[in-house]
Amino acid sequence: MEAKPQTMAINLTLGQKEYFPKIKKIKYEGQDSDNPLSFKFYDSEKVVSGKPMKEHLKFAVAYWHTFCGTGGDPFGPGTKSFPWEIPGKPMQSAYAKLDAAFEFFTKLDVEYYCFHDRDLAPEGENVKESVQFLKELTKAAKVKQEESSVKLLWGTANLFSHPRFMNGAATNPDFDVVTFAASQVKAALDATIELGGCNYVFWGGREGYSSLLNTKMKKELDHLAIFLSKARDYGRENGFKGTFLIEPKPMEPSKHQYDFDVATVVSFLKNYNLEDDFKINIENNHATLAGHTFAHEIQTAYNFNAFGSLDINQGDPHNGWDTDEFLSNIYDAIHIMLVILEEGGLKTGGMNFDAKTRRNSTDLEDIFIGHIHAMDTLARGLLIADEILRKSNYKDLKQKRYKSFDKDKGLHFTKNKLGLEELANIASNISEPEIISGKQELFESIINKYIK
Ligand code: XUL
Ligand code: CO
Repeated sequence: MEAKPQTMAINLTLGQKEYFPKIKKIKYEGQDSDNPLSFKFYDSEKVVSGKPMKEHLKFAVAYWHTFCGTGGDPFGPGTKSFPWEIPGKPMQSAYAKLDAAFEFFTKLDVEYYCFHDRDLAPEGENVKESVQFLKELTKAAKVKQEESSVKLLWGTANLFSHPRFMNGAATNPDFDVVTFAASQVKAALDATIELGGCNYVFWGGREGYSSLLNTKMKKELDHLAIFLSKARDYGRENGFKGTFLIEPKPMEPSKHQYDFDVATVVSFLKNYNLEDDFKINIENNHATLAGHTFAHEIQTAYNFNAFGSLDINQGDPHNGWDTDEFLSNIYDAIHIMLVILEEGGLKTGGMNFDAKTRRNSTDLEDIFIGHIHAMDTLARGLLIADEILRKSNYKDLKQKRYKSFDKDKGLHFTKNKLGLEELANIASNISEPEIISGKQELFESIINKYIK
């Protein structure tokens, strides 16, 4: 690995090279525009339900897919050539990529980004060199943030790509590997703190197992909790005020992943007393792999005061992979925005596009088009959800289903004042409950009525 002197770093970050010269700042042009490089629905300053769209949605770009993902899959190599990739020069490429990334954020008009340590800076020949590389790129990223006002939504460490992590990171049966994971988390936390990150994410890519025959599951879970609590302590001692986030996923790459879904993570956090510092980063394609909808996972997190942030994407309904497509499903967008608006918003979280353009979308402009399309999908979801909540009888209909708890004995029950015997006695003295329709089709028709 080549080492880079610091002066060179500054020159490169202040370099004038434009990576997307044909693309100007993306503007809102409205639904009738045919310009693919314009927003049809996302109008960042437009006030909806008391605040600008950009504050409801808090979009972030994922460094890994957008600037590192060239489209390789198990059947063939990458198909996309990125002008910031300089063959054989990983550090020089990292600086060029940083320039390209900030040009992209600014032109797309997003306020946040997210990275793994290895997206920002390459791995060195040893631990010390890797830490040094990340420090150098962090310094350069800080300059870029100050120049552009783009902020870091979250940082994380890639504890799943290197072969040393094939049996896990914090849950690896080999203590030496656990220490390597710790060194990466420490360095990634240092970078996140230095860059003022709002959150720090743990996605347990290989924290899981393939066979219980060779696995002590309880021991591995205990180790994971110890590891997370030490990361929390280090972060807090060193000035990290943001939220730690766990990102659930049921499978892929591990067969059984420990952070299966929101409910599993909630019970893990409560079991190990980590629930005050750790919340949840929920991803649509991970939700669907777990057999849930995105809205279900988001609502579950809010129910347990565990909502943290969102990874926005969608899977392909016809296969069981994590295809990480840009969100285009308008129903998903409306359903999640109904939940988010009713629950009071994203708070310290945001909407990170953990999504990649398809392997055969090879034009450089396609990364703009993918993001613009997903931003419009969510903006449209926000506008429609807001209208439904303000203008339709959606809330009343939902409330009415529970009206028997608004008074008398029903109210006593909700106030925790009736025992099982008292409840049973009530049943003995009333007639068979009437059949009351759940009216699902009516609810669905309200959603469609507001899609204009
Ligand atoms: C993998 C995934 C990750 C996390 C960050 O499925 O979602 O990119 O978001 O490690
Ligand atoms: Co993700």
